[in-house]
Amino acid sequence: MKRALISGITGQNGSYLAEFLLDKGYEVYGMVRRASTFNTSRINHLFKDPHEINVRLHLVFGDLDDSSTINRIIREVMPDEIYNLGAQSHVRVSFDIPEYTGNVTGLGATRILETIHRIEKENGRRIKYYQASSSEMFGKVQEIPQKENTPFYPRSPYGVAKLYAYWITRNYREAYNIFACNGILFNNESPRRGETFVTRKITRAAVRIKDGIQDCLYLGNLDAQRDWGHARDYIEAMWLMLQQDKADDYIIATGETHSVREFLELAFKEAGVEIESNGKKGIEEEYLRKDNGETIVKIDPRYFRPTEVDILIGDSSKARRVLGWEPKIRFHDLIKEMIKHDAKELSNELYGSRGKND
Ligand code: NDP
Ligand code: GDR
Repeated sequence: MKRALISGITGQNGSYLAEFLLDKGYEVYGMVRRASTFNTSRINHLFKDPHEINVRLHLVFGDLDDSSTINRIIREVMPDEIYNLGAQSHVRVSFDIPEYTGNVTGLGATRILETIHRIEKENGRRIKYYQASSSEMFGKVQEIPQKENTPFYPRSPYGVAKLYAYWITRNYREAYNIFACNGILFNNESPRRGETFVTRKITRAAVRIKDGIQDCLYLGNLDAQRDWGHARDYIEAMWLMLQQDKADDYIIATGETHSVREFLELAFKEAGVEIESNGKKGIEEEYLRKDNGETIVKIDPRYFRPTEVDILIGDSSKARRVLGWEPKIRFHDLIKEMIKHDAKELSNELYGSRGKND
């Protein structure tokens, strides 16, 4: 039975990856941070009492800023594959906590790679490594669409930290022949997306405004464009990278780009609320409900970033050719799934799991 270790298992991608690997028959170890409240809501459905037989999901405490624990965990688990998905992953927040972001999102990769290298040197044991690299590394894009060889130009402490992790992954591959891959993933979303990323913030607000639970949604830059895919599609690509004969780096993207504005208008439409802009520019812009003229979206400059990434669109032809990977879930279907989920979640919150018609 293959054994995988996942950092960031409690996050959006970690939870889908754990599900995927368990389905493939893997034994999965997840590194979780100690917290004063439960932080495992995305993987609770996978977790079994450790006293039962045939338990294949195990959680261990650890933190990416703690090298002695990382070293111990890897040596105790001795995984075949490590997926490093743990990160301070919020771009705007990285401007508030740049040093911490560098430590965890950047140096965290070195801590894992160095242990892999030491183990391989000591006893020849090969451990494959996946690094969660990001389209944020392209930042102020130098080429459209972005490919594996497009020059990088990160625009945030997060992007800079990810670029460090990207290069240290390549360096350990080239210097020590470690099987280490960078998946350069473009934005991927789902009903499990954290509530402060723009897509989920919008889908949650749309159903709440529709039901009169929320009055107004405050957003930042509506004109940023992103290549949005579905997380469930993207985690398959992570696994495929580690099943190849040769370690390499791959862009994972849909090849379509849409603005935050487009996402906003479609999400509200899907929730059953028709909206229109007042046509003004910048912080003066507002969106109004067509049925009653109420203002339901306003611009709050606190969500602007000191340096923004204006447009991302990825060319994933290498992954399609070499890995046989392709995204299956389209932009509209992603929005539909997120709205449906958030409407159900709200109904459960308001009326209990039996719904409002019971
Ligand atoms: P999330 O923010 O949903 O999850 C991040 C995970 O990292 C959580 O499990 C979190 O734990 C954990 N984590 C945070 N800080 C630490 C730390 N100090 N030590 C150990 N673990 C930590 O991110 P996603 O699932 O969306 O993304 C997964 C990875 O992929 C991240 O590295 C992200 O930067 C990268 N990425 C994401 C893309 C996307 O669009 N989703 C695109 C490209 C790259 P906790 O639950 O306790 O907070
Ligand atoms: P991003 O995702 O920065 O691309 O990073 P996010 O959803 O935070 O922002 C996308 C775009 O929307 C604009 N925006 C807002 N963003 C947030 N969070 N909140 C708002 O109110 C808001 N209003 C407008 C942003 O300015 C930006 O242009 C995500 C993360 O998952 C990273 O970890 C990952 O590496 C990249 O995607 C690829």
